[in-house]
Amino acid sequence: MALSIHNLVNLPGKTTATLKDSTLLGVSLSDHRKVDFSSSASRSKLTLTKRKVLETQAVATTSTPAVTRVPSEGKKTLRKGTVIITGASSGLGLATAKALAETGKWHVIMACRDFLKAERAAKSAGISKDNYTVMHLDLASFDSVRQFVANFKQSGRPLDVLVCNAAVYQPTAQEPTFTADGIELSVGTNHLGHFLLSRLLLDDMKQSDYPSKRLIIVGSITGNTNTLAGNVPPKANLGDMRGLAGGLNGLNSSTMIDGDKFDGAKAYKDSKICNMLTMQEFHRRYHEETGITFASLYPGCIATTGLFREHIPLFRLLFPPFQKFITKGYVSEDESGKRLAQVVSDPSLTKSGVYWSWNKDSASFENQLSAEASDVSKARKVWEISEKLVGLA
Ligand code: LMG
Ligand code: NDP
Ligand code: PMR
Repeated sequence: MALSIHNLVNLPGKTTATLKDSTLLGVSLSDHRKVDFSSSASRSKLTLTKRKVLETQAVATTSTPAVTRVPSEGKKTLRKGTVIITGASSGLGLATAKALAETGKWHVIMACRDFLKAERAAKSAGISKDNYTVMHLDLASFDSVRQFVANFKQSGRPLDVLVCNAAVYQPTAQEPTFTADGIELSVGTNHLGHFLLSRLLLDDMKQSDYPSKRLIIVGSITGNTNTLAGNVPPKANLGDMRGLAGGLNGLNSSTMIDGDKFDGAKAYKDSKICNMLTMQEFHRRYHEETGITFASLYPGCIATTGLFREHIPLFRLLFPPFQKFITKGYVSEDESGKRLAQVVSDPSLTKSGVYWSWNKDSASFENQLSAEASDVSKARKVWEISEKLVGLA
């Protein structure tokens, strides 16, 4: 079965080098109308004039798709970086916090909705007290997001990297649930909460003197319909965004972005498209001006995390072996944490506007997004509607 799925995979010429290794991890099926690769290559020419050594390295390494082990420049000693990770109380976020804290080069702000759970998680992961701080953040409430930002500013710490990682997934929900602001929960939390958070913290990142500032938004293969995984029903699709424009409130508007009937699994996948589009819109609007690197990623299928907590028990039992032995897309929490930690701090991953993935040897490469997840006008529309919904416009 693995073989037959493998044979469905079809890559464009430019990424042939990664075909064998990347197997099912997000490589394209047939949807190559937009090849993000070329546009990012031309963008990188622009950035070259502005950014210095670090980026020169990144451009050089990322000009071939199978990226990248480049020794970091010289021996400059950096101050300890500060990174905020949302949803660091479990899964990918916790594993990333651990990987970064262990280097001794990062102070991790664990931005979590459950303070006690986060403290316990940090302790059981063995993260040293000097290397983390738990701060309360409930992304399902705009007030809480604003309060978090105020608290962070008050702490006086610089902000060097922000990782938008938290998410909820409600595959079995028959009826929608809502954020404190009355917005369908998956898109409200995964996209809008993070959209407000990143917009409010952008200034802090601008002010940081850290040499490589980054805003990372976790994406996923399941939001990309140019992959096999992205074609498992229900498929992501934002449509004309009439539901989003109406506020996803289930009263005078649909709870789904495309205006259709509620479907929890689709809402999650739609929210991931919004995450990936938002990253690219940030890149277009702010990369040149601020030098901040904007990136997204698919960390691999971390089939054991809390993300599947609401799925039926049979799914939770079968999903990990299915991903391990059949699709071979499985990745452990530890390994996924190392991947995201690379996107946070690896000197070779400074290119902006990129959606990172990894092949089976855990080497990173620039992946292609589906046509919808790289649609420039949809990205602008998501941005403009979102800023109204979160009260910024
Ligand atoms: C929906 O169902 C739910 O309705 C929704 O609530 C939500 O949960 C959503 O995405 C989440 O899923 C999706 C449904 C559709 O999938 C299933 O019901 C299958 C569940 C399987 C879960 C994994 C466990 C599998 C068993 C593992 C066994 C472990 C080891 C033992 C060996 C057993 C061997 C199997 O699913 C479908 O409709 C199925 C078909 C989807 C194929 C994707 C289509 C891609 C199109 C592209 C080209 C076609 C290629 C065909 C490839 C065939 C692959 C099967
Ligand atoms: P987990 O459920 O383990 O982690 C999600 C985290 O988000 C938890 O810490 C959870 O907090 C937090 N969270 C949920 N709602 C809120 C909220 N309202 N406010 C603040 N925090 C919240 O899942 P994963 O680690 O798997 O997911 C992490 C990211 O990885 C997500 O963006 C997901 O889309 C992405 N991803 C996951 C894949 C996978 O295979 N697992 C594949 C591709 C992408 P709490 O601990 O309190 O529940
Ligand atoms: Mg998928 C072909 C490879 C592949 C990969 C890499 C994933 C990742 N999945 C693949 C294939 C399949 N899945 C196939 C062939 C099926 C039909 C049997 C299948 C089914 C399936 C279900 C029901 N897969 C799922 C679900 C979920 O509920 C998960 C989901 O959609 O969450 C939104 C999921 C996932 N599959 C993945 C990944 C990474 C997920 C979950 C996490 C995410 O996207 O964030």
